[in-house]
Amino acid sequence: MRKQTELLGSRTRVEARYALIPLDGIPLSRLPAWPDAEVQVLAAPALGAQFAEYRIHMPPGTGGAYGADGETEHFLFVLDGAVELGLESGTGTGAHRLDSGGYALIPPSAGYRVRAAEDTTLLLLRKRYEPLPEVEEFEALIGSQQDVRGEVYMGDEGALLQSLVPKDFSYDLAMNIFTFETGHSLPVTETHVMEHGLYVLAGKGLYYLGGTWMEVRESDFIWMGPFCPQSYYATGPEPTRYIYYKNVNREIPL
Ligand code: UGY
Ligand code: MN
Repeated sequence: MRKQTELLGSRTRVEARYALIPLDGIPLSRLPAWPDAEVQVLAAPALGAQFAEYRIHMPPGTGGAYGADGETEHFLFVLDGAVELGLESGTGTGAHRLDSGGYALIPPSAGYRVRAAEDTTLLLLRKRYEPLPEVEEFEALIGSQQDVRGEVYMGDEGALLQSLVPKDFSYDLAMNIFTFETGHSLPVTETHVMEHGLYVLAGKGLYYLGGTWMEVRESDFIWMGPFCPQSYYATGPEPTRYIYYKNVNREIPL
């Protein structure tokens, strides 16, 4: 919160093809699925995104739940704390504990409940699943980022990419974590049809969005729409880590 003696400047930018939204500017929402949690809506169709993403803070013992609606997939990532996840159908039916760095991708055919085992903050992404004819819907996927190996990105040992979701056509999204050592950067300025919802887990640097370099830091959220020119340069002193969503594996609708 800004002190009354401070000036009114802000790093927040909302443009047609991208948004940079520092967390301290996002008011709390109370949502029916999360009655006792503090929810910050990071992205929504109203912004131009084809998905919704929330940052959810839960005091111990509180939680949330969604029934299966047959249409929406959910990705959960524990930023801090620990939750009990109860899956209500499919092969993973039952209880799972997700600690910090733990994640779950839940298919539209499964309802679930989350209960905070301690003070917990998580990211939740909700997206309409795009089924493929003759490809079965995926089963619930549960893992931890600590168990996912980082691959050297385009030959640069200072940029490691962890893919949390397997490369398989039953999935229509990727969730990746990028780690950049100080002074390292994305080797190209990318421009692609896929969109991103990106949350900075640690560090700071410069993000190129549209035609402008912008300073970003831990806990910032960035939405990049289709064909938003983008690049990143890690300024340090700590490595940057960011987790991002990408829609993949589907034909381009005309
Ligand atoms: O996978 C990606 O598109 C990734 N390289 N983009 C990004 O980090 N902005
Ligand atoms: Mn990209």
